[in-house]
Amino acid sequence: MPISTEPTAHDDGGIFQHSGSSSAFPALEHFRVQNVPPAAYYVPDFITEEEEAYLLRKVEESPQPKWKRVGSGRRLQYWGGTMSKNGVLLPEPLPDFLTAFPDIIQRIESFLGAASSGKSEGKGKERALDANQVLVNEYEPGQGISPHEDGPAFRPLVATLSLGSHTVLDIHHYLSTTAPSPPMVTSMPSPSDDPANEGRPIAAIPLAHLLLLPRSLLILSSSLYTSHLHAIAPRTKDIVRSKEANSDDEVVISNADLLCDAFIADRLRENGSWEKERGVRTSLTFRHAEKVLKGGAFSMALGALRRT
Ligand SMILES: O=C(O)CCC(=O)C(=O)O
Repeated sequence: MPISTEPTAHDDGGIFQHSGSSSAFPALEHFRVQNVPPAAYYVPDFITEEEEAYLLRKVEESPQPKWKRVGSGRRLQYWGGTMSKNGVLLPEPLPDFLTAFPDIIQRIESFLGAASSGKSEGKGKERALDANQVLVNEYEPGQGISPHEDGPAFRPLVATLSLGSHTVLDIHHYLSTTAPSPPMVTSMPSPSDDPANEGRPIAAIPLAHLLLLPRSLLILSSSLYTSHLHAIAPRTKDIVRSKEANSDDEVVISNADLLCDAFIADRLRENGSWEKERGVRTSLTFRHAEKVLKGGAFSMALGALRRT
């Protein structure tokens, strides 16, 4: 992880407020993606290569019924339970590979806690992610996810760990229907969407693009979570630039200065672009469902028994 710098104050109503201190974790503000709506944070190398390999193995080893396949072809798993139709988590215990070794959930909490309050516990707890569900998505090259919101069932603070391959995440915004002839697509209904936004027109051209490298952590919060959409275009290869794009095949990324990758930095400086074929990418999205089924403790206990 890059070296800590002094945090700067922002007044965006974001979930994170900073007091600044020397802590075991660098201040979150250092990782803020500039020129996108508040707020996105990109943390390179959040885990080691060994931890990445271990997590990929545990996900792959999961029992076959754990996998679901969705329309676009990608596979997914839910850990911690699934959501009912009315947005209530039907809880199940999280597996050891997320809570014990390599203890990713605690590491994210410590990182957010340290960054938001200057302490790794106690004060600032109310701004914690407090993940109770982890969504695993597996994308083959050429697979993506259409523009969507994760919706109001979750706390507006999510953290996504990328494993195995890079991808480019697109940030989209809704359009005002009174805007003059904007390029539009219609919002895709999706099970995790906020029904209130179904059918609202969204801009065909993304507001921003973020290059997500393997082992990085992306945190989305505040209005970027509550009033924007995110998507991954179904490409087999990405061509990224840090300044203006020359063709529709290229995208300008907003987090070029946060990548901490000397090779990509050289390519961007010398050629103006970096390109790479996508491999299989697995993402782990950590989030907090606000409503949890009461009596869920019973199913949690049953789940724990089943695992022993
Ligand atoms: O794979 C990712 O990075 C994003 C996943 C996502 O947006 C979702 O499953 O809702």
